[in-house]
Amino acid sequence: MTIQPRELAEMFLAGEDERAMEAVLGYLENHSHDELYHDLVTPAMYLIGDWWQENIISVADEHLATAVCDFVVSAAELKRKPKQGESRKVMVLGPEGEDHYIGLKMVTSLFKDHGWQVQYMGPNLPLDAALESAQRWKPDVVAMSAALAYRLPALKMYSEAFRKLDFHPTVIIGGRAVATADITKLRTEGTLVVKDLPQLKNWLQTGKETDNDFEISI
Ligand code: B12
Repeated sequence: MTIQPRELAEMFLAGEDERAMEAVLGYLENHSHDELYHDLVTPAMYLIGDWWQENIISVADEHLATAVCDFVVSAAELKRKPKQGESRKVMVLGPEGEDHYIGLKMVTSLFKDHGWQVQYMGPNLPLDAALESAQRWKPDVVAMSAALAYRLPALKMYSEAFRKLDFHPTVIIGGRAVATADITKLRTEGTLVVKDLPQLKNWLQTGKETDNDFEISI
């Protein structure tokens, strides 16, 4: 029987890294990496977030679960077959102040699955450092993430700054905050809003942006 998000979340919470890794590697025998991340690991982490918010688990429990999740995602990445032949480049990062990065690792994985060269810069990258690095490496795309709504202005500021670089990279913004808010007003020309991994996959394969309905408007 296929493992369910709740079972995985419970393994994360119990600190059962070996068991969680076995479960995930078993899942990968019949599923792709993006299915693993979108259908299993993301909902498991969202459950952890709900239980944390409802005080069912402590901050320490949530940290342990996140550490095990991070380990399992890294282990899953070692099982991804490298693809060659695509020369496009993407820089993946979270803006200054943003600490959530598991989603960024999954975004990195999906770009790699499509043969892109990826520089995964992690979360909390100051703008000056990000711009300087982009100017040197000249990525075709800069992909950024925000988990919290109050980070959206930072995403806008970063997007505008990247778009002003002389090679005008395409900017893709995603993450939990972006997926739930109507950020039409925060959008700048050349910036794509991509809600989740299936939408990113669609864009990577067709070059088309998906129309979005949002729950809230800011
Ligand atoms: C783990 C966690 C943390 C960890 C993060 C560590 C780490 N290594 O990432 C720590 C402890 C640092 C943390 C801190 C905080 N957190 Co937190 N955190 C979580 C938790 C439980 C899981 C996050 C996660 O990994 N999710 C799984 C990933 C895979 O999901 P995702 O990020 O949404 O990414 C998916 C998509 O959004 C998309 N995606 C993501 N990025 C991008 C980018 C692009 C370009 C694209 C195309 C797609 C895309 O693809 C991913 C794959 O499906 C969430 C719960 C939740 N619902 O997410 C709370 C949660 C996000 N945190 C929350 C809060 C409040 C905080 C804090 C403010 C708490 C505090 N008081 O300090 C701080 C803020 C820290 C900061 N400055 O950023 C709240 C936010 C509530 C709100 N109303 O916005 C949540 C929802 C918990 C809750 N239910 O209350 N957190």
